Amino acid sequence: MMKYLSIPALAALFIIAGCSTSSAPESNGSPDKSPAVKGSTSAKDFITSIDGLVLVKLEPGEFVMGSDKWSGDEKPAHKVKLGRSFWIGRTEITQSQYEKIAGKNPSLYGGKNAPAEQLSWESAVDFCRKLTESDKSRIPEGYAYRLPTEAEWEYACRAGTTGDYAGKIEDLAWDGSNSKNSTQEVATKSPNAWGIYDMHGNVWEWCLDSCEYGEKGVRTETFTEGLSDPCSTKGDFRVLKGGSWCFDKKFCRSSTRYADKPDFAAADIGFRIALAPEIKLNR
Ligand SMILES: [Ca+2]
Repeated sequence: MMKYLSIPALAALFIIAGCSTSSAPESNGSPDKSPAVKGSTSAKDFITSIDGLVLVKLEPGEFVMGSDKWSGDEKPAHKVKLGRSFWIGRTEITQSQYEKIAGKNPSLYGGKNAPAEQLSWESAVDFCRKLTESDKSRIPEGYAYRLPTEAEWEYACRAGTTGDYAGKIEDLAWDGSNSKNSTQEVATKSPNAWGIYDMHGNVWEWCLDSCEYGEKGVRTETFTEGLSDPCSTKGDFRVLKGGSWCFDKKFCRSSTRYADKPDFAAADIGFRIALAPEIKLNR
């Protein structure tokens, strides 16, 4: 069951298959400019203090999370309610954006406008905390920049769709079939119906939720019918979503779940931020 191999184990398989994560290609020399975020509608956008880091507002709503079509940890498909509006990044955090806050860029691939990678969950949470501090005067009361919960992430990924992908996957995703063994600049594929890029593919994205992870895949106690604003706080792993540039598209589905330890980093793991009701992490 390849699906339940750990990400390091999968990385080893991909190295064998020619998808090495152990060395970086030459930089593509792309200029340090803001990613071209197309389709922005200013009324829905939240402009952060970081150049090019634009978040789109999503209204409260209900959706069906998970899938009964696939085996294991994606079952059961269940209704989730998101009770408050929130904003989510139109793009993954780029290398130039990450460097601006963290003061370093550990990424191996793709250049300044490609997603930041080689990032642990801990470093992603630290980025959110620092940006919240520096943007305090502009963010709404009770909100903070943080990682999206898995439910918020899947809601944003699906953008009202109910199938495996939020559209034609070839138009939406950089995955193992077209990435040329590297991340690609963000927002260079089509956005989903809500104007959000690279939810499928490019880099796996950390979510806020803790989870158990093993032979049965990702397990969270909140993956059940009818909860509002679920966020799992149990387990030593953290949830990853969306697949990446070196995975087959079947791993890039809206409901695909993965996980790794919060201090684990790899060249196909990054994140995007949400501006959402604060959640205190007691862990
Ligand atoms: Ca992604």
